[in-house]
This record gives sequence, structure tokens and C-alpha cells, in this order.
Amino acid sequence: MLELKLKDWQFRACDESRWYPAIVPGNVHTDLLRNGLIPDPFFGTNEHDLQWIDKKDWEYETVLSLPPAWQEQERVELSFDGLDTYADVYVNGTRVLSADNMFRAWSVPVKDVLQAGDNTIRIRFRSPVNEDLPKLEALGYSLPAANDQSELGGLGDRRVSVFARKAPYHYGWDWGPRFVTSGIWREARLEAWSGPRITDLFIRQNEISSEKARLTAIVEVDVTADWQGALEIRTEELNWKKELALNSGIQTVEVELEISEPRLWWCNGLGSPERYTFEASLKQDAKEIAARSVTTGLRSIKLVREKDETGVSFRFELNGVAVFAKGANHIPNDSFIPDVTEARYRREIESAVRSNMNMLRIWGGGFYEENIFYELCDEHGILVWQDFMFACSMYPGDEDFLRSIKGEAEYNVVRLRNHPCIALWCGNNEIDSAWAHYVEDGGWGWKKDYTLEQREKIWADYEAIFHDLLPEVVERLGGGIDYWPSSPIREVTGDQRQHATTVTGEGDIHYWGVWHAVEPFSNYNERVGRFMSEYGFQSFPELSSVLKYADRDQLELESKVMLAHQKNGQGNRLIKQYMDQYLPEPKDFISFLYMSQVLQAEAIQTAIEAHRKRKPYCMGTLYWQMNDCWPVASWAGIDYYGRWKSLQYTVRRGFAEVILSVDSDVNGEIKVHAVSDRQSPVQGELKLALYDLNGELLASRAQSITMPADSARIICTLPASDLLGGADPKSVILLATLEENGAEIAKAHAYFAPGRDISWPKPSVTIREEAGSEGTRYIVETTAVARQVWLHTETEGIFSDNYFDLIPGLPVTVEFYRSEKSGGPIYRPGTAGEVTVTSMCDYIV
Ligand code: BMA
Repeated sequence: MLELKLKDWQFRACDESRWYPAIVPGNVHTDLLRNGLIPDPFFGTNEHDLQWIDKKDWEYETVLSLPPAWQEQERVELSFDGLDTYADVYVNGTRVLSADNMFRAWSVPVKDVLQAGDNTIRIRFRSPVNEDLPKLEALGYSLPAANDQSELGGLGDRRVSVFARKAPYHYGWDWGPRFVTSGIWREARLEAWSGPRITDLFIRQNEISSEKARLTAIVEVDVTADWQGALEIRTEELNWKKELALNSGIQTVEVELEISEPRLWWCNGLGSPERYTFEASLKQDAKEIAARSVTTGLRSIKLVREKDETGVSFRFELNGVAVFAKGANHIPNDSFIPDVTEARYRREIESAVRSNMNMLRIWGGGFYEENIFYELCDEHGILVWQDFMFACSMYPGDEDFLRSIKGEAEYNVVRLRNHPCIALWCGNNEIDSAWAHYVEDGGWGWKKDYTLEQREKIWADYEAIFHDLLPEVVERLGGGIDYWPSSPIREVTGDQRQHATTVTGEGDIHYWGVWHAVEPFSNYNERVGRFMSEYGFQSFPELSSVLKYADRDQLELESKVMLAHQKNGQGNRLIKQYMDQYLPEPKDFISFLYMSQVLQAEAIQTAIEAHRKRKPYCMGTLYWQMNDCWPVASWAGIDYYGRWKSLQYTVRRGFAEVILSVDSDVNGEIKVHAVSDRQSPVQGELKLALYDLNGELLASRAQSITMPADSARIICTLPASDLLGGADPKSVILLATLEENGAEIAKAHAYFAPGRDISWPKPSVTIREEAGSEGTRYIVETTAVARQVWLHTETEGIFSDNYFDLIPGLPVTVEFYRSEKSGGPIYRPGTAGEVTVTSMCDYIV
């Protein structure tokens, strides 16, 4: 087999003559940037001036010099793992391919059009905007596309994103810029071979238990002429063999396999994510003719939906064990996907693991992720809830469009089905509840713009995609993974019960009452469903990240540049309004950045604890959102540059295996909740200690407790007055700790008044290196209670804890993990360099 990666390309605008060097995989925007033809798209308001790029056609070209050996092979194929999006491919002037879907790979035979010596491959990308405007025209009405920033793109209200099978967020989102890219965004190669070839290997998992794994290896073979020989499948010390006679053409061969006492794949927190590599080979007289291998993990995973007294369950079971899903919604890591290096993927997935997560949802407005994403999730035990790429829009339903979606779905389901991390395929993001077909005034008000006839047509098109086409593909090719039609939805009932527009006892829930509807944080406790797949609260990135896109003279909430990097129209107003309600007033704009993070962390901590406390009624919590695709004010816990916000440390604490959560009602009771995801009981001692804000111990008590395996319960209730005595509730802090065999396994801080009403003392917080730790461990102490102590360093990396509350006399030791670029894990103990330490008091008036 011969293989050539096509890397040396040049590009130009089709209406210009000059060529420039290009990088493949890549796209027009990043090629223009590298050639100095446009300014940094993420800086200042540059996004607004770069909207001309998507109105042009672009051309890429490469010349290959092929030695005669290529001509001697039976087959020669040109393959693209991805073309974005409307692309005509020419080889030596002959058109060999017309692509129209960014989400799938393309392969074409090219032996007849190639020659020995120089060959020219040229790809013409038609402007996705100009390509789709006539489709909108022809339809006669526009389809809802809530986040398509057509005005910014100079198109008025003409929203064309829904016509393209192209990443929806490229057209803008409420956290993302509008960069409608074109280009060869994944690997391109030329391959030549003779004889049989194994084109796919799927290890289907029929039945998995700790006693045995019953598998079927499904081997797809392409043979050019009738063939006889043996097929061998190997893994570790096991070997299966089958004699074969194959006819020319493409066919599949199935081999039943059994492994006794398999090492199972477990998610983070439940065990080790064990993996097996399977190798298939075709042999003739002991000589290997063709081979292919895959790495997978053996596990059973299902979404269990059973009727119970409170509705219908919604829980994942991994190898028969109920998993409380802890995680976040993942969006693309960049507006320009090919820029995301493996190190950046590792940083994200390692951050998920360090945040004690076991699930990420790949949200439907982005793209089906790169292989490396799933490989890392396999390796680290992160389950993946995989949306198909449809979000917050209604889509056309013509035959061509459905054909394109079918190709895309089949390609991705097959590409991803060997990954043990895949837990669920989900049809789309929020469309069922946004359209709310069966409730006249329900949903986002979209239906009122259409005649009855148009509505029925739009809904029929919806059903064709999400209730017929996609589930059929998942059922036929997905290897038993469950399908869920939309997130959120209660169940497909064909009447108004279907839509998850309110919190009920079935289906999954996106709860946005806090934030979009300005409900109080305490409502997180009231609005708990069976599985919380979205909820969130915005904040700003820290100052050093803001300074990467804004000059100092732009450091104001409503400056031109800050507004360009706040894509949620109501965002700034909401942050201010909530901050007025919950926190002391920040003293200036730079302080406001920090305080926005404190506020966000407080909101999401409330939500996470509320959801976990309701286990097993609620069995999952995925907040919005994990990451950013450019530097921006957003709901993310990790900013575009990989810096952990206060939220991320809060999540790390909130998702720990065992947590405490304290309700402190000054006029009522103190309730201490404990939640344990541990599969065995916890036996320990609960200690409560009340301090004044100068650190003087006012009251304390201790009791022994037992937590059954995998449970949530109240472990202590007492009248608040028992602990408070005569103390002023505005000047005390309660520390609850849970110790097991003398070691602290969980702790929580609680106050008896909102942060806004507490008279915070001015602490002096100090940090010193732990002797002998070579700058990797630090001891932090304070003279008075300090809130949200922030350790900041310019060195890239994370601390074992940060943005924490600190009590005098109870120093905290933290470790620093440097972010390393070379091989192996990203985060490794290393020196933090100079660390500055501040706390909330430094930022308030
Ligand atoms: C959810 C998501 C996104 C959006 C977010 C914040 O509904 O599905 O569409 O970015 O809310 O508004």
C-alpha cells in the first residue's frame, strides 16, 4: 500500500491571480492570517471587518509528482477526511468530486485521471453564503435559526446556516464569533494498493459481564478479484481464525469472539478504563495480505428509562452500575478547528478528569469531534453524550438534504462506534422544546410566524430527520447505543406531554430560569429533574486573558471591544443585576471581572449541590459550558487560553466523590447534607465549627455518621440557634468537615447571610513555598476570614485548589501543576514561579 499525505498547498481567492502558501488541514481564515493578509480575527472588533471572506470563492492547489510505482497498483484513491463545505475537486483538470457536507469523509477512485510525473489537484470552494441564499429564496420563507448572526454577516435577516451541513456555530452563537470558514479542514491523502483491503473493523459488543464478553468482529473487506485465504483476529494472547472464499467486491465477514473474565472499561470514579486492541488480518499461506486494528474498551452502557413513583428514570448504567453523570457541555475549542492541537485536547480532557467529571456532552451546534477527543475520553474514562449536529433551528427536509444527513450520520456512527466512551446519540439541541409543536403558545414563539400549512411541513421535516432517519442509522450501525431524539425532551408521545418546556419527573432538562429568566439562585433547589443536561451562568475571563483581545483603554464593561466579546445581548445586564443581589460591589472594572467569576461559581455550586443531593431521583448534572472557542464573556469554566476560572475549581470540589453541603437558615435549621458516589459505605466523623470572622472558635460539635454506598442524605439537623448562640449571623462562618480514619475527606463552608450583607474584615493573606517542595507546593494562611482566595501566576498551569475560603489558623496547602507541552500528561507537578495572592476584599468598595 502506498500513501501520500497532501500537505503542500497554495491558495487564492478565485477572483484574484496571486497564490499564497496554505497549510492543510486548515482553512481560508487561518491561511489569510498566516500570510499577513488579515489581522488577528480574535483581537478587538476585527471580527466585524472580516465578514467579506465568506462571500468569496476560494481555490486550493497542489502538484504531486508520482513515481511510476503508483501506476502499477490496481487501485488509486483520493481521500479527504473533511472538506468545508461546497467543494469541487479537480485532478489534472477533470472534476472527480463535488462535496456538500463538512461532516463526512470523501474518497474517489482517481487511477484513470492520474499520470506518472506531475499531477495537479485543485479544489474550488464556493462561498457557503452565496451557495445557500438561493435555497432560502426558493423556500419562500425563512426558517428559525436563533443564533445565526446574519446581521453581523451583512445579510440582514437572511439566515442561511440551516441549509448547510456545516458547523452551526461558524455562523455565530451567543458565546461565539461569526467566522464562516472554507477549506480542507481535515487530512487529505492519496492511497494506492492492489489485492484485498480491510476497509472497516467493528468489534460489536453483544453481552458484557465480568465473567465473559461475547463479541462479534465485523470485518468489511474490499477485494478486486475472487480471493481465498484466512481471516485472523487477535487480541492480547487470544487468536481466532476463519477460512474464507471471497468474491470480488465489498463484503462483510463476521467472526464470533468470546473473552472470559474480561478487564472491563470503567468511567472515571468507578474504576480503570481498561482497553483492548484487536487486530484483523487476511492471510495467504501465513503471509499477511491486509490488516487493520482498533482499540476499544469492553463495557455495557445503556440509558435506563423506567417508570417509577415520580415519573420515568433517566440514568446511565455502565456494566450494570448506575452512574451519576457529572460533567459539562463541550463546545468546539476554536472557531478555527484545525488550529486545535493534541495538547489542547489533552488539556481539556485532563481538566475534566481533574474536575472529577465522568461525562461530557458534545453539543449539537459544533461538529463531530476529532478522533483524538474520543481517544482521550476512552483513555481517561470520560463518557460522551454525543449530539448530532443540529441546534436551535428548524431545518429543510428536501430529498438532497436528507440524503446528505444520512451520509453524515452513517459516516460518524461508524467512525465512533468502537469508542467505549460513546454513551448516547442524541438527535439535536433544544429543537423539540423550542418549536413545541403541540403547544400553541409554547416554546420560543417560532410557530406564530408561519401558516398552519407551513408549520405542518416544517414539523414533518423535523420528524423525518429526528424520529425516522437518525434513529434508524443508530439502530442499524450503532452497536446498541441508545438514541434520544432531542435534548431536552420528556418522551416522544405525539402530544403536548412530549416537550420538556417545564421541569417534570421525566426526560432530561435544560434549566435556564436562573440566568435567562432572572430567577434567584435558590430556584436551582426547586427545579430539579431526572437529568440536568444544561444550566449555566456567565462570567468574564480574568484580566490577563481580556488583555489578549482588548487594549487597556477598552477596559470598560460597555466599551466597543468588550461588547464585541459579549455575544449574549442581555449578558452584562444579567451579571450586574445578580451581582447587586448577591455580592458586595466591585470597586472598578478589573475587580468586576474577578467578581463575575465569584458570582458564577456561587450560582453553579448551588446547582451542582442541588442536583447531587437529589440522587437517585436526579442522576446527572452537566453544566453549560466547559470551554470557549475564542476569548469572550461566557458560561465557560475554562477560558479560551486554558485558564481555570473560579468556577472550574468550584466544580472540582463539587464533583468530588464525597461532598458535604450545608443549608444554613439563620432563623430555622442547619442541615448538613452528604452525597457519596462511592460504591462502598463511608464511616466517619462529622465536625461542625463556628468561627467569627477573625478566626475565633465560637462553637463546635462532632458526631459519627455512616453513609450507605452510593447515597445522598441529610446527616445532621440542628436548630441554627444551637450553634449561633448570641453571635451576629453576619459575622460568622461555619466549617463542616467529614473525617474518615482521621483524614479529612470532605469539607464545606457556609455563611448565615448573603455575601452582600456580611461586613468582611480586611485580611492579610500570605503564601509561602513549602520547604523542600522546589516550588511545587505552597502554604496559604490568613489573619481574618478571606473569601475566594485567588492564587495567580503567569506560569501556565493549575493549582490543586484555588478561589477558596480561608479561616485564620487553618492554613491550606496547594500543589501546582504546570502545563507541559511535550509528550505525556499535560499537568505535571512543577514550579509556579511568582504567585500573587488576593481575596475578595481586595476587589470590593
Ligand atoms: C443553551 C445552549 C446554547 C446556548 C446556551 C446559552 O440553550 O444549548 O444554545 O449557547 O444555552 O444561552
